[in-house]
Amino acid sequence: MKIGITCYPTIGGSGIVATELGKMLAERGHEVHFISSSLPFRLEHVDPNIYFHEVEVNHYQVFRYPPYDLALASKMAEVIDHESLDVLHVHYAVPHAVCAKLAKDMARHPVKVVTTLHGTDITVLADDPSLKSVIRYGINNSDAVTAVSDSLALQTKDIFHTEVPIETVHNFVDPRLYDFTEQPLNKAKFGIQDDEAVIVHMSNFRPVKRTPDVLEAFHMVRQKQKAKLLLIGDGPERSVVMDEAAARGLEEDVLFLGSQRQVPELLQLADVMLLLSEKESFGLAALEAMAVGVPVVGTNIGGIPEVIVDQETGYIVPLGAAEEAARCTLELLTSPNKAELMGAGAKDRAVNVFSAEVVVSQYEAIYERQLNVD
Ligand code: GMT
Repeated sequence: MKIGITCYPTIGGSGIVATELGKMLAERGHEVHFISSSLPFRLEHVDPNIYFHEVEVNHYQVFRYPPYDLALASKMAEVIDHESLDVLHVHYAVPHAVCAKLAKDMARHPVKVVTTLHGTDITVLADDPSLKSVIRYGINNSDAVTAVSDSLALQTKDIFHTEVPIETVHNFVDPRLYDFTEQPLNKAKFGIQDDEAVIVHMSNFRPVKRTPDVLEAFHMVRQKQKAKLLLIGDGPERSVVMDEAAARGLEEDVLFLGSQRQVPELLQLADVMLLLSEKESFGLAALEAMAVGVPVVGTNIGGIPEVIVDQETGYIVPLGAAEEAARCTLELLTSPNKAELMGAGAKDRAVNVFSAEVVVSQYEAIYERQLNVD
């Protein structure tokens, strides 16, 4: 098949999922065309089946806002026609599904539009009255719609009263990236002593990630046990967390690593991951930790309970319950057998239930089904 993919190319779960999907589809012999404002950040290897079409936006003085959405729709239509795309798979309803509908109407070559909902468009933007009806329009005008969790599919139907079926296709990991042949990174390189436990949190530090709760839980753990908190990623609440760490006297114990590319290698340092978000349609960060064999303590929110099996691959705690998150973390740190068992369970679930092999086949089946519909 000839498949176009549009996603936000910057660091973030949806961009990672879209890019890894494109890479896997190319490996399976499909021709994949990324259409985006810049090269997706995980698209580092050359592959003869992968093409990149950059959307360029003119910044005319006369326009107050650069017309990115129109430039994207135009580029999509151009690629649909020039490359005879069979499917255009867009990640996020706004603006991507809306642009795809416009492009489909503009193009001469017939194409099927598949939209994947990742969460923020539904759980955050739906509250914005200026966007609600255009999100619904993008969803209802797609040929097929998927959501990254059952929870998100249900929420979408509840909020938007959508007319089209929404199928769950979970996030995935490529087990090959987690099959380490090299020695794990040395704790000492990060100034971590052998007897210190490592707790990790990875996110874009937006308020929905509740990073202050992570810090609070870590502080409680630290009062009972030598430990370091490794923060991976960057975003608006980074400075809040760093100031709070200093106020709690934890500067030496909180290591801020910023945005990182070698995530699987880094996660090998961790004993436990904390993901205490108030909104999370899936939680790819949790899945990535599980793929390394790291148990995750996560909140009972959105798609997180579809990823973490409570007491088997980690723990599910209520939102805002930093004390309970600390108690579960300590339970893992002080019971090596339990931690090992849960770590093994986490890895097993990640690489089997959420393996790229399984999930990419689900997307392929959706594309094929669409191509058989008139
Ligand atoms: O978590 C974020 O804020 C980033 C966002 C994105 O657009 O990349 O992540 C969303 O999509 C990921 C991939 O499907 C999911 O794993 C995340 O749970 C989801 N984030 C939220 O729902 C907040």
